[in-house]
Amino acid sequence: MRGDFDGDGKNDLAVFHDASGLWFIKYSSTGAVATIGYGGTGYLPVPENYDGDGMTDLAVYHPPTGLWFVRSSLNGGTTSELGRRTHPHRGPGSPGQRGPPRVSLGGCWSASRRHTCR
Ligand SMILES: [Ca+2]
Ligand SMILES: [Ca+2]
Repeated sequence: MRGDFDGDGKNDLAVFHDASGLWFIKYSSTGAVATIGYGGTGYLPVPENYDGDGMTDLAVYHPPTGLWFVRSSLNGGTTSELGRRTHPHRGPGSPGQRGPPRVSLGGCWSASRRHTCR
C-alpha cells in the first residue's frame, strides 16, 4: 500500500496487519516508521485522502457491516460511515498540463515562400 501520509508529496510505504489492526507507515519525510492501531481482523485497509488536505488518511472498511472508518489527518478524528464498497474517489484530481509542446522556431520560419535567415 502506498499513500502520502505525511503530506510531503512523496508516497510513504504502508503495511496493514489485520490480525493486530496495526498499521506500519514509513514516512518519506523523516524515514521514521510509525505504528498505529486502526482496524482489526476482517477490516480492509482503504487509505485515501478523504478530507482533501493533501495527506492520506488512515481508513478501514468492514465488509460484514458495510462500515467505513476514516481517521482524518486534519484533526485525528474518526468518521464512520455506512456505505457500500465503492471507492469514493472524489478528490479534485489533477487537471494535467497537456498541450502542444513548445518548440522554439529560432525566429526564422518559412512556409511557402523563401526566406533567408541569418
Ligand atoms: Ca510522504
Ligand atoms: Ca487527509
